[in-house]
Amino acid sequence: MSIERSLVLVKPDGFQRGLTGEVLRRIEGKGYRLVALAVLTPTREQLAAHYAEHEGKPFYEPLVEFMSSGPVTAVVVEGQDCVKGFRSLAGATNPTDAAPGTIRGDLGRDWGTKVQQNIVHGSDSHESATREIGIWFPDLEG
Ligand code: IDP
Repeated sequence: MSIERSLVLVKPDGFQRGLTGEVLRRIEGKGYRLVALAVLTPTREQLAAHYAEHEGKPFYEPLVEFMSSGPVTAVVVEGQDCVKGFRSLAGATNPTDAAPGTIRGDLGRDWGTKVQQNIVHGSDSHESATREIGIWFPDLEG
């Protein structure tokens, strides 16, 4: 058990639907702290770095296209085991599979497109979080 940071994105579908506040409410309600927050439209370069592990997969191009289609809210969250904890709050990748009570289960929709528009991203490990925070908040100090 340790205090750590996670990188959360409210993706363009969540931002456009006005769900940033709802996502932040759940994060703060859980007891996590907001360390940094920015609203920005991601560049393809940022997304290529962020999603490097998915390059070459069938959903990669549609995903980058979707993620660069409008503003997102990028958030650095801090708290005890918050990487795993936020993944629990977010729910399964596919909103249809995501349990009720989770962000994706309560609010996500399947659009029948090649990309899952599932409202949020959350780092999947402590190492990913460190790498991703460096991409979205290069000037943030430890
Ligand atoms: P995660 O966001 O739950 O960690 P990842 O496997 O890291 O899921 O995938 C990153 C993002 O790529 C997902 O959130 C989703 O938007 C999209 N994605 C992942 N797998 C698929 C798929 O099989 N079809 C369409 N989109 C996908």
